[in-house]
Amino acid sequence: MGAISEKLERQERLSGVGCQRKRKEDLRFIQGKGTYIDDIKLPGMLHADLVRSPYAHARIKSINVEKALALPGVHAVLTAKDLKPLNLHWMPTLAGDVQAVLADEKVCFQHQEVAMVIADDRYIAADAVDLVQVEYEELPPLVDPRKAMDPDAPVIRPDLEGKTQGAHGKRVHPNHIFTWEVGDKTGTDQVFASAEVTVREQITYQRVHASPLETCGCVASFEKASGDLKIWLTSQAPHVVRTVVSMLSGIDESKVHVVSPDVGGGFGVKVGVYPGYVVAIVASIVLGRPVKWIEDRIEHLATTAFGRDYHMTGELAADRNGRIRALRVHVLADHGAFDACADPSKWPAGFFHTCTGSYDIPKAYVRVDGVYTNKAPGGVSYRCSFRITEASYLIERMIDVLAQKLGIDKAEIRFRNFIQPEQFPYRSALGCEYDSGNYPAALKKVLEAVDYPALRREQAKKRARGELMGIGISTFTEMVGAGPTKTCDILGVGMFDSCEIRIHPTGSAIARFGTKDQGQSHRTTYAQILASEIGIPSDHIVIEEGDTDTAPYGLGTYGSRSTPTAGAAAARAGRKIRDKARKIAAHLLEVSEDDLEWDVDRFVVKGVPEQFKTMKDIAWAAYNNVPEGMEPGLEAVEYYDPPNFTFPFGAYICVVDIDRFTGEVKVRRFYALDDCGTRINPMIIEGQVHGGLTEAFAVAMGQELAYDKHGNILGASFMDFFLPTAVETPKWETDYTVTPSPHHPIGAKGVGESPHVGGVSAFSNAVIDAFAHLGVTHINMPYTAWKVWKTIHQLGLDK
Ligand code: MCN
Ligand code: CUM
Repeated sequence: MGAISEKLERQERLSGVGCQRKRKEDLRFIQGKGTYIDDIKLPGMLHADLVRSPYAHARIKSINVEKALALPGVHAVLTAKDLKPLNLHWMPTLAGDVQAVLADEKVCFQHQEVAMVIADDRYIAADAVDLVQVEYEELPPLVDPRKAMDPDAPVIRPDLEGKTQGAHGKRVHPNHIFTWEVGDKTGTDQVFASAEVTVREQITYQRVHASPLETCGCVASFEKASGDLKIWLTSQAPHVVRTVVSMLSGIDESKVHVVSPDVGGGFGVKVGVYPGYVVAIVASIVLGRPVKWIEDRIEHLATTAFGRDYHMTGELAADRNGRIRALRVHVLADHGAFDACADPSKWPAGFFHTCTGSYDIPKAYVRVDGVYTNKAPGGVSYRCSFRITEASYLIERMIDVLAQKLGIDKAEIRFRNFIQPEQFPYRSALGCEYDSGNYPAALKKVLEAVDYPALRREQAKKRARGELMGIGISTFTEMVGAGPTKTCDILGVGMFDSCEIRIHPTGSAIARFGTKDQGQSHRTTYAQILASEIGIPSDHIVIEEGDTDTAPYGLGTYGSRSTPTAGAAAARAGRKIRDKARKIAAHLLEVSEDDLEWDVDRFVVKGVPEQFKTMKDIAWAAYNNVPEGMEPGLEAVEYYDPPNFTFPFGAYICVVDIDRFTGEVKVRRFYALDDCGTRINPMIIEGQVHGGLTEAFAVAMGQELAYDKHGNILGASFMDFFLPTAVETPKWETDYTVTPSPHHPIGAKGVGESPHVGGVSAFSNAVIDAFAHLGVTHINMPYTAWKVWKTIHQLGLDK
């Protein structure tokens, strides 16, 4: 008994995997001691502000900077003309397109970058922005993506004129970016032609924006004497930025140093490189002084990476008993004026091909057409897992539409179509290799927890009284951990990730990673993985990320990839440390390595429990008493190329009551079960789920970046763009199952985006379910009271 409790005590002291360890980062954050981009202040630093276009589509006839330059305190005003000799007026995007850094002869979306003013302080810079005189000649704007490929559509990108080949194949119209197809078209069409039942629905996932509390910005500092360029940047992927900056500027990559300090929320918006960064760097090089550029909220909402804007037509073919036989999807994707989606290079529609979801669908075919419009560029951000938000939304909506058509219960139809636990590893019709899952168990647990039959009985009674109550189910599957380098790269760099660990003589450690925390608490959880692997308490393991001079190269944090990639690298680097530690322990104990066994935080001689060396002992010995021929020190590096993605999943249920006179939707209950395999820190997972669900609620209930017919962006401020506070946010109930990933060294899957991916459909399905008995099969989001009331009114329910 004594030995067991002593062992448990040692285990607890480690605060390793599974421990609800408190967030290490909060100590600084809650005391206001974080260092965000705007906290970086350098001697002699200048401030930049951008002149932006008031028009969505216009020719620039002239730019006069004289008045702005004459304002005291203004150091420079840069336009495309200044960038041209450096060949920096255009830059490559991650999607294989190019984007104007400063508008060259024409503007293609409202708020596009036209000129940068650099001044002594931000206020002078802002005043000078107003003094830059730009003469525009308005052009007809293209706002509706459905009209993008009309023969008479305005041409947005004359720079691409005559270019019939894009980064992703043939272009058939000046506003056509790509057509991406996957699946068996003929086979799918055949199933549809002979199907017992088919359903079809047009589903738009509106343009939204993550809008983290901290907007985007940078400080660029070029040292003329040494030729060193240092950039502080609120970035999710600092190494990639270093590579891009080096490629663009021609500055040796070893002379470029990118530091991503504390990041005040990223959510995908801080993956790419924005024009403001590039011009700030140029300004610092030209002026020989540090230059800070930080955007305001309107600039952020109106110009940095938006999410979605997918216009989908979904079709299902099924048997009369609800067994799905085929899925056919067409997507019209509005990418704005430049294709700047931050997808892995080979995936123009991200991982939209996960749209068969959790269901065993034998045949499928998807076609995505990407088009240009006079709107801001982007499309991939906001807890999206590279378009899995859209994919999951499509299939979770479609299966409800099918259930309604057949009169089958919406939980029951899911059970009839789930990929069964024994089918894993499962290859989907669209080519995804699902590693593991247990969908029926998850849904069963949730239905029992909320007493689903009782909810349906209550709903039936309410319907009889003319009241509106909806029950929404979402049984989603995620695919995260991009990715195997054979299929995933960014600008040619494979998407591995890394961990480097160094144990100090006294038994504490530092570990550095190629990923970059933005609030996910990597400092807390990576240390837990390492603690379990190397037997050093997580409190004694410092985690560092974001400094390209010290961290090993990595592709950054997005696509919930940190746990699947860098988390795996941590475990494997830890095992390398342990391998060396075993050799040192054998040497110290004068036994053979095979005579030793690992026991929480030490190596013990088998059968002789009193003979052992702790990791602390071994760390000390590593610096003064290693076996003959072994190099001193205790360090390891691991670059981990995952063999596959991981496939977290969940079962969510949402219950709403709708006021039939005001259209107000009240979320009565939200029960979320997530399975992310081995759980590193349950409390942090719960925090991720709460955050992701709150953002899902925001998207479903109110967020939309809308444009008027002139291409003016509507609602680019928090006066209009719905940002839920604690007042509006529903109470979340969370639950879990554990289905470890078979290929991840500790069985962990990502979780950061799951609640958003799965949550949006649960809200949407709940709202539509409230009207299902009246024949309503779909209503596009967001479900503002006004929009819901319109449905109520059309149905005559408000009488
Ligand atoms: N975790 C765990 N056990 C698991 C899986 C994850 O304890 N089985 C923990 C991880 O250790 C980590 C956190 O949960 O602390 C998230 O891990 P993971 O799912 O690997 O996701 P990433 O760390 O790669 O974070 C990216 C993801 C994305 S893509 C978006 S978008 C998003 C999200 O994280 N942006 C966020 N959550 C966010 N949370 C905050 N606070 N801020 C953001 O910008
Ligand atoms: Cu798609 S948003 Mo996250 O991948 O940073």
